[in-house]
Amino acid sequence: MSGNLFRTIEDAIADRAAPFLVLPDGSQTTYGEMFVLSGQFAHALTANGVARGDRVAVQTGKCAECLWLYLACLRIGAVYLPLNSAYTAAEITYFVGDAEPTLFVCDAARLDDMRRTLADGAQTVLAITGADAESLAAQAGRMPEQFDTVDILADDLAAILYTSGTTGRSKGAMITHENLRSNALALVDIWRFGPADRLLHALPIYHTHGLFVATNTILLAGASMLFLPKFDVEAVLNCLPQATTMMGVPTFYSRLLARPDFTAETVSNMRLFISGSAPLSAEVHRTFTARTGLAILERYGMTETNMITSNPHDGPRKPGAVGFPLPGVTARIADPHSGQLLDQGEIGVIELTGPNVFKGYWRMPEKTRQVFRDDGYFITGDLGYIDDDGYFTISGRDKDLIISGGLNVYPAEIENALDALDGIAESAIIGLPHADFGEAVTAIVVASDTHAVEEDTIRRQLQSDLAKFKVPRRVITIDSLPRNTMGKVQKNLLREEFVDLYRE
Ligand code: MCA
Ligand code: AMP
Repeated sequence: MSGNLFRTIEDAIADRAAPFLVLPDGSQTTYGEMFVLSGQFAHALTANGVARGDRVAVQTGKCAECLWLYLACLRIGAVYLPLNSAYTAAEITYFVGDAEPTLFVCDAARLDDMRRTLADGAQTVLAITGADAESLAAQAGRMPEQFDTVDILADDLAAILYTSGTTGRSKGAMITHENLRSNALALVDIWRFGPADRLLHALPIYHTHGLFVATNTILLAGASMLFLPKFDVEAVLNCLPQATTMMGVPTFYSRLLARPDFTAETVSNMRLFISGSAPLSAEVHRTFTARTGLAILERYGMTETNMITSNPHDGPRKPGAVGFPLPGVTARIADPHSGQLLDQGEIGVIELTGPNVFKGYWRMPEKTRQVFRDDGYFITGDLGYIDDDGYFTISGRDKDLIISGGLNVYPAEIENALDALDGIAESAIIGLPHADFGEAVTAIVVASDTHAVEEDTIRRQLQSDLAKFKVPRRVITIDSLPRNTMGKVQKNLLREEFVDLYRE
């Protein structure tokens, strides 16, 4: 068997006339057309000097062409590097400086801006589509339809996904073809995906969830996806009757439930709703079942590992639990500090090993070492326990992380930006309960002089360098931050004090 994930996709597709991608206007791309388009993009990449192992950084809106580009990277053995479309020029400059891509692909509307921003780099900058005859799609359109997928090793990199960290500096998680293949094959199997499935795809495709969990699973099942530009509750309600499955972050489900016209009838064609990326509250889980008669299947994963555990397709899907390790994955609970293994029922850090676990952080061997135990288990930083029935439950985090609407925000990065602003002596970023986003990023600051800190000014200043989802929803000024005897800010006390900030 070739190491290339795309070869596995080629082998999996029995019917090339079957639809792969369906757009809201009803237009369809068959699997046969997908092979042609990804092949043409592969030729275009090669013509732009991209070779095996080279990085291709991509910051665009959600479009079909991005999928052809992702698949083209797989086919030539290049490394796909998707970037959140909300990232600012400052954030992009860091990623590009770190990953040194051969090619940077953006939306046509930002081409001139990005060329200026990245003028110091050696990469080529191209628009994905647009009137420009040199856009990647236009170049691809002039290329031959046939492309022979390159033979590579299973351990070769397929993608680098940046994830922030507790120190605030983003790390590139190196994901191999085998990581993706093993995980997607396991998901096809345990979630019972087949050619008759149609996935309602409303997630962004710059993260593991929308790109790998959704897209790779559909491809290996020979199924189709109804590809929406984003999660818009109205559009989702309209499209659900044409779909059989949906994947989403918890915000998708609470937004659907907020609509009285979301009923059992809306989902009468659906066989499976899957949730992940953030905790799905037991209340949303139960309300969803009461309304629709269907139990959401919650699963748990991480950029570094793809999917780790899943509630069962056929057994009980327990509200608040994330289920069992995937086939081939071994997970355990350990003491976060000593690493000693804990007994069933005891809370500790979740650790795992398996073919899904990434290769390490790009050019950061020390950071890579820190997240592995001596026996090779990856330390997730998530706290949880195994219940009497063997289900994993996540009970907290041993890492300072906020998850807002399924997007991760690392407080250290925002605190560093805040502390650099005039008028702020010190700051603490905390996540507070929020009905829509699960957690809302909130700044607690101490002013450096007698002037009051202007909330809107601070938010505006932060927005020039930080993606909008990282910018605190509220900036609260207090006299001093509570600290323990070691001088560490006691964020738990701040979370308790402001717990009701976003509650009506
Ligand atoms: C948008 N905004 C946000 C978020 N998204 N603010 C905080 N958190 C967010 N997640 C900002 C917008 O810039 C806007 O700012 C304002 O909030 C209101 O936007 P709204 O219209 O409500 O947002 P939206 O466009 O509807 O987006 C919300 C969303 C979206 C649909 C929940 O964020 C989303 O699709 N999230 C999914 C992310 C995801 O795929 N995560 C998976 C990561 P303003 O009003 O100021 O302009 S992969 C992962 O975690 C692991 C591996 C796993 O297990 O899956
Ligand atoms: P990311 O860095 O975007 O890959 O986010 C991974 C993190 O999301 C995990 O370490 C968990 O903290 C969180 N996560 C993902 N799925 C779930 C879930 N079902 N329940 C609770 N937390 C989750």
